[in-house]
Amino acid sequence: MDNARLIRACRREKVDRIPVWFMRQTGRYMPEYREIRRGRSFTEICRDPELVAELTVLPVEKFNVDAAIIFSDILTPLEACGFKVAIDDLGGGVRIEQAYSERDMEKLKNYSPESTHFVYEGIKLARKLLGGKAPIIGFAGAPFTLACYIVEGRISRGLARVKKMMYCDVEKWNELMDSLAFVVFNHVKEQVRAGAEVIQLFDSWAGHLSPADYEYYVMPLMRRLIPEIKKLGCYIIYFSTCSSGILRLMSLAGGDVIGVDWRVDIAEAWSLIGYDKGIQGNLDPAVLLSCRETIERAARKILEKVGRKPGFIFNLGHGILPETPPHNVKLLVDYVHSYEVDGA
Ligand code: 1CP
Repeated sequence: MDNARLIRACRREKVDRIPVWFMRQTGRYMPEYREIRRGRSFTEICRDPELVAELTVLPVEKFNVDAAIIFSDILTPLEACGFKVAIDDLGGGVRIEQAYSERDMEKLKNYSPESTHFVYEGIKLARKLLGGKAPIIGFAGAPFTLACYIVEGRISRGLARVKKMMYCDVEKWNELMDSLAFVVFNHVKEQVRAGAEVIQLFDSWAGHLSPADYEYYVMPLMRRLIPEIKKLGCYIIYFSTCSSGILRLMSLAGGDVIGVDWRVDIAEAWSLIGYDKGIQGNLDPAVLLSCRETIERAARKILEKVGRKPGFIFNLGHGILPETPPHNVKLLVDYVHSYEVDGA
């Protein structure tokens, strides 16, 4: 898969077409997913390697996207550690039940990847089904974002609980972050072994920290963790939302590509990140609720701003919304693939 568009973009090499995939490219907006989900819980699906593989491959077959992201969740390893994860049937939001307690640290320290074997089996099966058609992206939540779910239960606007812990007891905070880094590292290690060539680290909530707090409370750990993951022999996409204030710091933390949401101008974002890294993003997922003309105009704007520099991966700024009509996803992929890349 060394020559796949996504991999070439991770190395900032020239591509024949801009690679495109979407966060949450398998999900409730798809009739095929809703059909599989009928009568089954999300967790049941995640624990069945054959269903995992089928759902991982589905968007590649249906829309011709340039990568398959393994069907799982950032909370899956936490659930395997014994945290009780609940998903709302209506809105699809998630929460961890039971308030955070001291004993939770032990649960994390006892994590063994055997408890998430279904993810790695799913990757192996998906690789077979794909037959080299697209690389597989493995993923994990980054420690800060996982800490948000563990301490908050359900994400609150101000992240007050998690920040209070971070500010008031930095020793305990560092212990929690280190325990989470242990889980993340061992989980992605097995994903790379199973055949994931790219790892996306979702630090979805890191952009809700001030730059100074990100630098002090999160970045030192990321600077250790990312190179350790890199040594496993994969490419790394490091993603957050609301991240315009911390883009430079995220870039210094490591990774081959930085993922950005739509609240930032992609050209400005790339200049902050530095052209020695790739960039991924950044269409507003809500644009996919509109019509062909609007979708193509918005996509063209991004493509023009990026300006044919190598190292760009087209994506949304966050996950596909459940209300998205699937045919809009297809027309966006076709549009990005039709965009002429000079000198390829
Ligand atoms: O059927 C259902 O109700 C399940 C809905 C669902 C799905 C399809 C959830 C619950 N997670 C997923 C899959 C998922 N989650 C993937 C699979 C692969 C793909 O992208 O196609 C991935 C990569 C994730 C990652 C994820 N989960 C993140 C990081 C990205 C982000 O959204 O910032 C986060 C924060 C989660 C937590 C989570 N799990 C599910 C939801 C709805 C959420 C987010 C919302 C919340 O905090 O309540």
